[in-house]
Amino acid sequence: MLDRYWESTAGSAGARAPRPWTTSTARLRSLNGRWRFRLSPTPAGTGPGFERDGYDDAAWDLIRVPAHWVLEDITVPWADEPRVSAPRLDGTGPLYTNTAFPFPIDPPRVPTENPTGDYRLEFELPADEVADRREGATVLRFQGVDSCAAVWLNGVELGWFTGSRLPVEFAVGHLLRAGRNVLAVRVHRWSAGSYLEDQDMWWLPGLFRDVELIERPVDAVDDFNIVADYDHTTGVGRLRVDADRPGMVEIPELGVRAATGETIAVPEVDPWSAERPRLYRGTLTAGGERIDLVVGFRTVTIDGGRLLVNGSPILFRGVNRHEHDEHRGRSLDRETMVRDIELMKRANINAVRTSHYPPHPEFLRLCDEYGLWVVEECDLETHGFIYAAWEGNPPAEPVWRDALHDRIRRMVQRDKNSPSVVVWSMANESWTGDTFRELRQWIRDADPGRPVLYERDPSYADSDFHSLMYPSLEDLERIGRREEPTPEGVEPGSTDDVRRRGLPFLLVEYAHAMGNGPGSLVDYQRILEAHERFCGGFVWEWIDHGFAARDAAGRPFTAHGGDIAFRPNGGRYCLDGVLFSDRTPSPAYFELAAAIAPVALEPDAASGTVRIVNKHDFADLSALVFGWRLDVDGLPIAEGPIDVPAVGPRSGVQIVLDDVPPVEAADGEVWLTVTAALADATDWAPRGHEVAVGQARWETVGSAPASAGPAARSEEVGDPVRPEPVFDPLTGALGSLFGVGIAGPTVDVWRAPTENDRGQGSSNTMAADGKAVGLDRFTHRTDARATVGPTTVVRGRSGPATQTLAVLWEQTWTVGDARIDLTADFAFTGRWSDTPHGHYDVTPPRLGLRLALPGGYDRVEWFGRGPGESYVDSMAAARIGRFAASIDSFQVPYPVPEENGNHVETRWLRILGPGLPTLRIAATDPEISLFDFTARRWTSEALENARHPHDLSDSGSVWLNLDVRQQGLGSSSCGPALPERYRVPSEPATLRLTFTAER
Ligand code: IPT
Repeated sequence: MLDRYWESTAGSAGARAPRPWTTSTARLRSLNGRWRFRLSPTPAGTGPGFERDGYDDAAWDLIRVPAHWVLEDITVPWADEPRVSAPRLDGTGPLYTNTAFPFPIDPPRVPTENPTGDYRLEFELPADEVADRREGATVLRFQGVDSCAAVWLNGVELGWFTGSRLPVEFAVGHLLRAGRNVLAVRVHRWSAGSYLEDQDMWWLPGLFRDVELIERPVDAVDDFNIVADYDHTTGVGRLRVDADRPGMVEIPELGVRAATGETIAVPEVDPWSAERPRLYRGTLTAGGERIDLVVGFRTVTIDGGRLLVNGSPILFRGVNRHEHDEHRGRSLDRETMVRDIELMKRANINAVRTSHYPPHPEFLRLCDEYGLWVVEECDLETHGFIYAAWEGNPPAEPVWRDALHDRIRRMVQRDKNSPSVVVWSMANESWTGDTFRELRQWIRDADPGRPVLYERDPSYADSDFHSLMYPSLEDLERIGRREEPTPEGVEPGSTDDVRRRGLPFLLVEYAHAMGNGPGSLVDYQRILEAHERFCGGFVWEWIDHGFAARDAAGRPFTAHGGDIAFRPNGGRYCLDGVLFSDRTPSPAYFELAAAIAPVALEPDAASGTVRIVNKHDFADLSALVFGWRLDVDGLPIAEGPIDVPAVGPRSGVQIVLDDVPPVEAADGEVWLTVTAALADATDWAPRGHEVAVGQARWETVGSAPASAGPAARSEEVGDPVRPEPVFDPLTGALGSLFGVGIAGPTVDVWRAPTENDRGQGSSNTMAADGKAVGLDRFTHRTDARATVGPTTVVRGRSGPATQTLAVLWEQTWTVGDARIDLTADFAFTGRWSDTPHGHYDVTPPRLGLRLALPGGYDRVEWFGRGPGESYVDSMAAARIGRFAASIDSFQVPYPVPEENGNHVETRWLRILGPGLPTLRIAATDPEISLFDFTARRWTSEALENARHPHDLSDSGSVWLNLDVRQQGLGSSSCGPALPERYRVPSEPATLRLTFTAER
């Protein structure tokens, strides 16, 4: 073995040439299961000799393969507590860094403190499995080992390799024995390969993907290449299978029987697309083996600055997917992969970028089958060199050429026959270097049928796409018009500049879904759909990478980087998915589904029609059924189907809704909801699964009311309770209303900062700016209180110590028999912009009133947007209707506690609790203004200070916020500033509310 092979830039030694992944008649024996395992603190491992036949490993741990050892219950001999349940949080278990290398930058050297796991497996082979003892007869395959391994079989050294998320194979036919065999693998946590694997994710060593033995004829095909083009002008498919051995290609369904290398024209073939993933199955028989062929006919081209498949432009409605499981890390089973795909398809997602490495090959097979466009990314990211000012960056250093070529080759070779893969991405965040040019050239030669993406090089000279991460809406617009400013370092008007402007644009990452958010998904989608240049985008990201852990008291919680005793530390940055770590969809998942829905439904009351736009690229609307429903004050009064013709892709139709009955506007607020749902069950969702929803106010023309009378009747009104407000003589605040103990209302301008409020480093830090001027510590002063007849006016000023900024407020209460009306006026005073702290122009995250109610209240009903949370820039998934929820179920358990559970555009809400009068709070005139509300059992302060959800406990009161407005969510945790229009303007505002109660 090469001395210090783990620090070699050669990439690997002893391995077979990479070949396509496939299934075949060759016998496959899984070596997954229980292995012996011993962890050591240095690359020396357990020392020489562990690979030997008679080596005594009886005292070693047992570990399952595949798995990451840091997520298994194993012994860490040098830890303070050698055995604790995984995941260990003491720095000897999983480690998380975003961009930083967790070791000194001195490529290709790594520390001697390099945890090394020795694995041993003894396995029996029956005599018939080792009949052919020639070297090539059996292949030992590792689908993924993190980060560097050396391998011995029956005491004989096979070689070593790096490239964690890439397969590697060794020829072992000559070494296998009938009966007992011993496989020994030494895995190092850190290696030269680690310098190429600095993705923003957990460092998770081990044999984490399958280990397999494949018994194959020595003359079997190694390399084969399926060319399956589709000519959209003639409908003819062209099929050719090239192989490194002559063989016979058969696709019975197409009547194809041809030799390898022969080109066959197949008339009237059904092309493959993500929307209609038509596959033809067949075989390649050669060298004594029958290989399964899975053929999808499609042609990917770039023409006129647009990405086309089968001649049609396509739009990726995509997500960035890391492999993650809250218990098993990147060691995913097939069920989890299927679950991901089902969840994606149900959310209208049609594309995946395999950020930032090739996934388990089974995932791509599933994408072929279920239909998802794939941008497959190589396992290459050198982000941490940013801390060396990119000096020594591997793509720019010839010494790393072999290792980089090796990675690209292993990816392309493994997956080139997968129809779902339509774009190769060479790397993520690896700046620039000459080797990219070579890699790009190699891919073009090896696979001319797929374009190549590389986002980070500002020249885009080696990319077939222009691409960026996290642009603002304005910047994206400019890009759409091909009017983007020339990137820094590129000469305006130069060849690169002109070429880039002519390229299609692929939005490789946007909408950072960290914590509560992102906002603006609808805004981004509108722009992406508006310009021909765009082939869509990929939300960052699919799933939170948190681990299921327990605290000292045994309470379960989701662990993130910040919970690990290790520096450097990427903290909570690993929690930025639209699914929580356990794959529960977060509100962002539903918002995304609504924002990217492939059908737009736009009812219009004035014309009594609905406009239906089919945004699919290939499919007509025949797979969907459509219906309408008419609601008055959130209660359905009539519904029916809509007959929709099979509207073709990228076109629309206007349909007159004859059956919708007229309703008197006086009866209440009338809304028409139109839905599109699956007509039949698919392999990813049941029949009736809702794909798109559209709503509009339906103010009625017409005459005879067909409605069910006044809406209030359906609220189960009890006996009205008299208001009997009791005001505190000094503060003017309420102490009691309707006989219920109440505290407040006080002016509130703060919310528990969301991850996006916190921004990133020093930019867009709205939360920090707000705190710097004390928005989170207002003190309140009452200046006047006067009662004249039924009217009480209270006036005051609320603002923070050290500042002049404040809110001047006036609350006018008017008591009626069974109601009390409140007009709450707010005006901004003092320095809100250009504050003494420097440059801050602060706007408050919310503006409104906060009340404490008795803790016995436990339920809320409301008419407004729901059922999920909504914010001004994230409300596509929340429809207008009537909803009910318990206060506890209202809370969205973001793994880092923060503002959540808001509801915009509320008309009224009722708060209920056993034995308590039901309080009803309504917008006094909903045609003029609506309000936002949140309700929770703890204060915003408690929410802000909690580190994990289980730190929150019932305060004994229900805290109700009634807001003129809350600011939007944005995605500033990695992205642009919150757009101005989603902030709370520092302008005078009024909240008009009517309170009633009943028993
Ligand atoms: C970008 C990375 O590509 C991705 O891996 C992730 O870290 C994301 O940001 C943030 O969560 S890189 C960033 C510097 C724009």
